[in-house]
Amino acid sequence: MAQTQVPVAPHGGSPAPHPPQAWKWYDYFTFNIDHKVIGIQYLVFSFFAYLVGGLMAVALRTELLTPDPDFIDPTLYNAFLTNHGTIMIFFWVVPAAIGGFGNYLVPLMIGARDMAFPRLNALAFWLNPPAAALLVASFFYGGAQSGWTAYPPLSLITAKTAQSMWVLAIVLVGTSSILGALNFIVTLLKMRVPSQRWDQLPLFCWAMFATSALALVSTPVLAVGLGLLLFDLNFGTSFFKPDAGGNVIIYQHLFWFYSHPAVYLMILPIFGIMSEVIPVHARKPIFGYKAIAYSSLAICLVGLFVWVHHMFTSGTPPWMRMFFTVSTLIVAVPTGVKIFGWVATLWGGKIRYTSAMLFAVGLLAMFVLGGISGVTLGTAPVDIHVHDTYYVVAHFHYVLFGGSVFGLFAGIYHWFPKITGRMVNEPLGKLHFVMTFIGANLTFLPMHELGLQGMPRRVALYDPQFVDLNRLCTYGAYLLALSTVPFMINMVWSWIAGPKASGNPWNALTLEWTTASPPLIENWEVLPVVTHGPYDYGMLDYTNGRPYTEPAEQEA
Ligand code: HEM
Ligand SMILES: [Cu+2]
Repeated sequence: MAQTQVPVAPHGGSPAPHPPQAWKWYDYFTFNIDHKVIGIQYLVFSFFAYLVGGLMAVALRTELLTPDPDFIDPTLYNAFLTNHGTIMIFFWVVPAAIGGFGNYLVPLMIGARDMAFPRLNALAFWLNPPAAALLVASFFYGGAQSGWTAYPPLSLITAKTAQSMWVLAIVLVGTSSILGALNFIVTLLKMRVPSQRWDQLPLFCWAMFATSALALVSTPVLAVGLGLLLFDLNFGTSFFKPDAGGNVIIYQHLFWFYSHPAVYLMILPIFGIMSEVIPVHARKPIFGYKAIAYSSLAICLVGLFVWVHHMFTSGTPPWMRMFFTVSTLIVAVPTGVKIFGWVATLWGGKIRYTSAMLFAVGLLAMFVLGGISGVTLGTAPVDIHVHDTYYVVAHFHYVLFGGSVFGLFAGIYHWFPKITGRMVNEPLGKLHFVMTFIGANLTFLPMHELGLQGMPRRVALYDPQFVDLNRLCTYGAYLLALSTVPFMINMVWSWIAGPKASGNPWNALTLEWTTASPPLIENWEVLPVVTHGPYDYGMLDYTNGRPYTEPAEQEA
């Protein structure tokens, strides 16, 4: 790639004293403003949250091995259920996908030395540990017990102190998310190297732009809903107290106006990761670059007008059910555009089945299954019958675990060499994938049938007719728990002693691969110049008539 000497002052402002070439381990525990450090802080912090949320899931599944509440009592079951959902969404997937990968990759992919507001960026991260501490401390008061949706009046009458601490924790992470979204939007609009046009922007950046716009519009609405709930809990107001003229349905609208877009906050960055991993490991240009880029914006827009599909059984009038059924089906179209684009990119590719690619292909299968049950749930006539059953639990685990978590692993395996300067152990990665793929399907597939047979969600005690399928789900959950062992061994061992990685081990074309592995603190000695598209694999370089990249004979 041609490079022109463009001397630039570090961090875009006045020349600062030149920092050391690499951060020390203890720098990762400080208020550090380097986007790469902040990205890694988010990834490591959220992975620990995943382990805590996962342990709670194992406790839930162990309780569900038998129809009677004989492992944990129902109150503790409700607290684990509530916080499992809360942690997995607000402390694992959202911070890992947006805060982790977003912060680490966006400046590198646009040729910038950092985010637009580095100090604000560090502040946004450091709002998360106190929020987590609040959630842990709430268990000294029994833990919030009203589900991750915290619907009043239940959330107003159970474990009120713990519920208030839960609300404050969510408001803190919501604030972090809003500050982050602001930073991404300004960075993507203002910090791209002059030579990079929008149609040369990696698709991960398009996805991050759409995600940030969605977070900016929807998160404040959740803050309002939870703020009013906090007032009802502590200051004698009655916004949501039916016996005092309050209206619980308004809470549901405020909650879901954010929480449905929240599922796109958890999947859009992942879609971005897919669009980076698949062309690199299939050695083919992405199919439908513009369509995929614009489909992220379409999901952002339409995704704001579907939230009532969570309220089809809340006395919603028929015209509203119809409107939101149609809008929900429409949002499946831009999602489908991405799926077809990735499948067409794989078609005829020279595919390297690295661990990153296996998780990407696994995601395709799992997410399509989750998408299909999503379409059925989006249609009011079906939803009315399966609402609040295990069919719903099956659906969102296919899209959130099969989608988001698979995507996070694909991203971790793909960019591990860039972040650490080491290659991962591929056999361990493949073992992790096989255990995760089998474990996830064994855990969540039978849940569809449980729901269709009428098993309600959020119960520790259930009818004995459901015991066989529940046992299968629980054994699957145990396999999922075990699958994290080869992953953690791989991450620690490879980071310490894995084979050294070059700056571009996958022979990829996006700008982050033009830096060293790990990158210098300032990212580049000299800023890069963009001369071609981000996925021009196999296409000729006009300056010398040779293909841009020779397919690298990497160990598959
Ligand atoms: C690691 C494997 C996981 C297992 C075994 C698991 C298991 C479960 C089970 C059994 C329930 C339902 C309990 C009930 O309704 O009584 C549940 C609920 C839930 N899970 Fe998971 N889950 C896992 C991962 C995830 C992930 C990755 C996410 C999101 C990113 C997630 C989000 C949720 C949510 C939001 C709920 C609903 C909580 C509520 O009803 O308030 N789970 N999970
Ligand atoms: Cu929804």
